[in-house]
Amino acid sequence: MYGNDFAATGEQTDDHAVDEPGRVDARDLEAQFQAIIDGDGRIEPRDAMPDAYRKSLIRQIAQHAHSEIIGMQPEGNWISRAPSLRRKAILMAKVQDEAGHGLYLYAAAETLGADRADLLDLLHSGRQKYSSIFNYPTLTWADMGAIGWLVDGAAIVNQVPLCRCSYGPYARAMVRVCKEESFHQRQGFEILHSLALGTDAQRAMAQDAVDRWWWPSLMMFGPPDDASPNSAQSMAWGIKRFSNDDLRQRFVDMTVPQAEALGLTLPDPELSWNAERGHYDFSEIDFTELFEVIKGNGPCNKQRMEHRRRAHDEGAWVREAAAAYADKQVARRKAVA
Ligand code: FAQ
Repeated sequence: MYGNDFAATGEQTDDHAVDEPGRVDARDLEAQFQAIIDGDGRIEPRDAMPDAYRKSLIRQIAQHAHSEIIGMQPEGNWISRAPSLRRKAILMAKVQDEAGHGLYLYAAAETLGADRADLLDLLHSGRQKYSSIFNYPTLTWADMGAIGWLVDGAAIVNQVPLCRCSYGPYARAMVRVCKEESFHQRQGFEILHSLALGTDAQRAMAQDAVDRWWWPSLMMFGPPDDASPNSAQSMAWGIKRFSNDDLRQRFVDMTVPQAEALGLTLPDPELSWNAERGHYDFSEIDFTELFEVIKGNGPCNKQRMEHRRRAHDEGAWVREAAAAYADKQVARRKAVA
């Protein structure tokens, strides 16, 4: 899944790979890379790639991986208070899925030469980002519905095009992630559906959650296109396939009819169908909030990072035990050989 090139160092199996890297001119390597990108092919771990491409992918994949593991916290908060055994089992499975997504993504970053421990250090020291959305609190059970429906819904819209990303291991990881996110989105919709058809208090709780999560979900797509420094190059390299604003619009168009089906409203008086554009119009987004949250000033940034660092420290013994076990297996194999 992470790389489909399993040859030993020095042997190349891929027809677009370099036979003898030491003997090939840097311009040829660049041309080979560009030819794969132009032909909408996949770059694999052993292919030559410009440093900037490698760095940008590590940046995005690491941020994505960090988002998945920090993203376990807001919902983890409700596992012990889920309203039934069925809801609890589903929520536990979902939160575990997010951990799994983080692992696929760290593994994808490793195929680019990044070290997982270094990436975690960068997260813990605040030098690498994670998604803004996970810095908001989960105040009621209905937030589990709103996160599944809106946050996982936005994640799907953003990530389905990444299944065609030019870097093979990231694209393949995304296929699996998106399948699981679809289940997450449906379970969120189902929670809200039950609440929306429930008592007046349950319905009010569902509406309140949607009111709080709507704007942060739109901000997940990133800054507007004219303030998105990475987009142009990422799109030229086939990492991103659509701009932040195009994906945001796609999410709005997809979500409005679903809100109608739930009988809930979205907190935007300017939301209306524009027949000429063939899209829903919506109010201007307050991006100062996004930039503040990214800078560390969101409602839960401090709490999320403290929890993450503590979990990492408390898990040190597990990593040490796993490393000691692996060393023992290697020593045993050597002794037998
Ligand atoms: N939050 O130039 P752009 C999930 C940063 S996973 C924080 O537009 P780019 C699953 C950006 O990194 C959610 N930072 O950047 C789940 C850049 O900073 P840098 C995560 C943000 O890369 C569900 C700077 O601003 N998904 O939800 C945000 O072209 C439920 C300038 O921005 C992914 O990571 C933000 N919202 O586009 C889990 C998907 N937006 O790096 C649990 C993959 C922007 O230059 C429960 N990533 N920034 O220092 C992407 O598609 C892209 O990286 C974007 C940003 C679209 C996020």
